[in-house]
Parts: sequence; C-alpha cells; structure tokens
Amino acid sequence: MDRDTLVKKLKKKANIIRKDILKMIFKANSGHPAGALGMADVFSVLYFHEMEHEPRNPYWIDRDRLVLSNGHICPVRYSAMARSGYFHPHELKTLRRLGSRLQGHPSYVDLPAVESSSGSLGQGLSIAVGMALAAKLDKKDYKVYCVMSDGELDEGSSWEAINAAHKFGLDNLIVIVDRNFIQISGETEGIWPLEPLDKKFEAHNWNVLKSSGHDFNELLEVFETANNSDKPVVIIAKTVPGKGVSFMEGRFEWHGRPPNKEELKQALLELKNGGSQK
Ligand SMILES: Cc1ncc(C[n+]2csc(CCOP(=O)(O)OP(=O)(O)O)c2C)c(N)n1
Repeated sequence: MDRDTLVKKLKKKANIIRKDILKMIFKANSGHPAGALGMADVFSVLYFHEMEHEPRNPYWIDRDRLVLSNGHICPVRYSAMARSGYFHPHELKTLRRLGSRLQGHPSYVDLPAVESSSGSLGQGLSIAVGMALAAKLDKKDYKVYCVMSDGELDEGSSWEAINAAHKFGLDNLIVIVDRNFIQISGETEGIWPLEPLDKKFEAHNWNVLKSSGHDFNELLEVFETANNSDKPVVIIAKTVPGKGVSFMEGRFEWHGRPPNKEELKQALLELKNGGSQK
C-alpha cells in the first residue's frame, strides 16, 4: 500500500475510533474523553499498521505487547481492538457495566491481549520493562510498546523504570508519552513541571524522538526510526486533548467528564464532517 493510501486508511480508522469513544462514554455516563480522543491517531497507527498482532489469536506467543499504563483512556484501546477484530463492536456499549469485559480501567484477566490491568498510574512502564526483559531472556523478537501519560511522569516509579530500561539495554521497548500538557486538575507545567522532558530521557540514555500525535506521516516516520533504535526509545507525542471535537480540544475539564446528549450530538456531527479543524 502506498503512503497516501495508508494515511487515508489510518485517518478513517481514527475517525471511527473517536466516534466509538464518545458513544461509549455517553452510554456509560462516565469516563475520560480528552485523553482518549487525543490518542486516537496514535492508536490507529499502532493497531492498523505498526504492531505485529493477530486479533483472532490474541495469545499468539510472538505478538507485540502493548501496555496501556494510563488505563483511564482505555475506550481508545477497546475501540481499536474491536475495529481490528478482537471482538464485535457491539460489545463496546458495555463499557463500565457490571460484569462487562470492558471495565473503566482495563482488566487483563477479562480481556485477552490487554496485557496488564491498569488504572493505578505510574505502574505500566515497570510492567513493560519486565516484559521487554523477558523477551530478551527468552530470545524472542517481539517488541513491547508502552503508552503512558505525561501526568504519570510525576511519579518516581516511572523514573526507576526508565533507569532500569537503560541498565538492561532494552532496545525492544518503545514508549509513547501522551504529551497533552493536561492532567486531572489543570496543566502539567503548573502542577508538576516536566520540561525539559526530552533532556531528562536523554540523561537516562534513552533515544528520544518527538512527533505530533496527529500528523500521520510524521507518526509513521517516527515509528520507523524507533524500530531501528539500539536503545530504549521514547516517542514524545504532542497531542491535543479532546482532538476532533472543538469544545473539548485543549480543555482539562474534559479529562473525566462524559458528554450530555446535546454535546454528543454536536461532537458526532463535527466528526462526521472530518473533525474540528481548529
Ligand atoms: C496512582 C494514582 N493516583 C491518582 C490517580 C487518579 N487520577 C486518575 S487520572 C489522573 C490524572 C493523570 O494525568 P494524565 O494521566 O496526564 O491525564 P490525561 O492526560 O488523560 O488528562 C489522576 C490523578 C490514579 N488513577 N492513580
């Protein structure tokens, strides 16, 4: 498939994912739209291009692993999984229901290929480091991806894991930081400043790549570079929280609030027309 066709396909998938996210969170009347919508483009690239996986064989031993550390944005992952064939998209409407496999914070016991339960922030990277080390010890070629939020980098455990990845030479580990500059109660730089984030990773001997989280050509290129890294690699993906919906974009207030009926209607209309172009 040529690059233009691929980009068109990935954009289309991301738009479907965004609509799913909004419908799921509306139906559950609870959830986290901003981070999920902001990462829809990255998840489209991961599930429909980048990862080696077999949706119909979720326990395939050589599959690439994806640890979602910031578990609260899981609607983006559930939609990408459903749309790539892990389960029927009808199941998406069970988000956050008692007994559903699609819990508000993912449960790996319930849903194959979720790889790890998450929700308690600051733990996923340590889990991913363990998985990447296991791959090395088992002489396996699969890669371990870890999606994490910028808010999680407030936590010391993240930096221990970053150090460990260098110590063990984990060139099979690709971390994607959702750099959306927001967390639950405001902007990251006001609450717990992280900059210069690139230099901090570099100081821990990581390969640091930066990309827009929404430009598909840039994302494809940055993943290509990441695949050839001889060190643990982080992609700092600059994303717009709430991306695609004009009244959610850039607003931390949408971190954890569901849309009401009118808001859902307007958001879906915007996405039908290709999403906010702000
Ligand atoms: C260890 C832990 N502390 C607190 C929380 C509560 N919490 C849930 S989301 C969140 C904000 C984290 O910021 P970020 O992940 O950057 O959020 P987003 O970008 O999705 O807005 C907090 C503090 C948690 N889930 N886990």
